[in-house]
Amino acid sequence: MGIVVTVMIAIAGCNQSGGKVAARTDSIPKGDTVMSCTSNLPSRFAATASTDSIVASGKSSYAGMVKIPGGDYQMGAADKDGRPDEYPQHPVHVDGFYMDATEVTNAQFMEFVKATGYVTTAERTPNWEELKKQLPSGTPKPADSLLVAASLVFTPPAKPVALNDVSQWWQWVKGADWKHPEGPASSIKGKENYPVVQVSWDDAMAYAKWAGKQLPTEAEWEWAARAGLTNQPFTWGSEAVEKGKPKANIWQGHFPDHNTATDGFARVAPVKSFAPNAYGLYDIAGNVWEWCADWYRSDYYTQATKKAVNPPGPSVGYDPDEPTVPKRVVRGGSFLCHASYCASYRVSARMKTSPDTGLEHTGFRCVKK
Ligand SMILES: [Ca+2]
Repeated sequence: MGIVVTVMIAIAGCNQSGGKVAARTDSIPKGDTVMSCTSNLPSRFAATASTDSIVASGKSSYAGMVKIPGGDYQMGAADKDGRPDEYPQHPVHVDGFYMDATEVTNAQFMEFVKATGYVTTAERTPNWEELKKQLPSGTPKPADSLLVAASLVFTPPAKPVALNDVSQWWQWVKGADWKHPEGPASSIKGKENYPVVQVSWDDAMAYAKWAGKQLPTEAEWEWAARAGLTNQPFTWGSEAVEKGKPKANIWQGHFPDHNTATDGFARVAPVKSFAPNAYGLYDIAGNVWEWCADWYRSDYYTQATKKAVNPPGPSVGYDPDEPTVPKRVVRGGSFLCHASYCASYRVSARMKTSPDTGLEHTGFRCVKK
């Protein structure tokens, strides 16, 4: 089938935790190692989807996009609030481009699926015979009950839990996919203008190809999020996130057990629920994480020796928290971001996810040159 569902392999090592699996989330304390039951597995493998063979390029349009001028900036954290992978700041030039004003919506993704018949990663039943060809010999087969089409759903606990165990609030749910983002009983009916979620990087790439667009590079994404401001921590400037009117769909209250939803939303919000940034980009902070084109390397910024021009990111991924799992960059934070320990709505905040993983808080937007 050409697709490896990374989280299926994680499950093989997670049975003691009741079938829950760990995944990257917003709630990693700054500077801490990401701890999860996937961390000690000998290997996982993130396959590349052969999207070229199944999705033809569709008609291309600048509708719904805003112009982002080219320019130079310092990429990375200007203050001391960043995680280690946000340093050092380094000069970058980005040519101008167009960017979707909003995250790609369910309505847009539906149009793509209807036109192409595309089936997302989360909707495909993992085939163990195919899966094991891409794994170290001796990798144990996950239980058949887990080798099912599924995805990761935010499942808040009833009481406070240790924040170094993301399996406390992420659950592998059979039947969860982009049309059922919170599990099989949920739907996107009436949510046409919500961002599509439960889409893997491969799914996002397939959509972008069909739309005649690309995923943004990490450098393009950060430049667009900075929206012409210089060295400001947020897309809106420097005002603290909790001051004034709600600025983005993030978490208020105590994570992950109690969300006061004072911004109006406990989970995903419709696009354009909050004010745009100076470039006209909505929800570039918060709501759902946004896939970027780049591989993730924790030390990528330390390799910058001179001004990078339209940097495409590293040639291979490397995450020291899970060295055997190549990952792609995600940016912007989500409705699960909380000011006290994550703050990934900061413009320079970086996170990473294996490309075949779908999550309830992860979507994307596209760019076009
Ligand atoms: Ca977002």
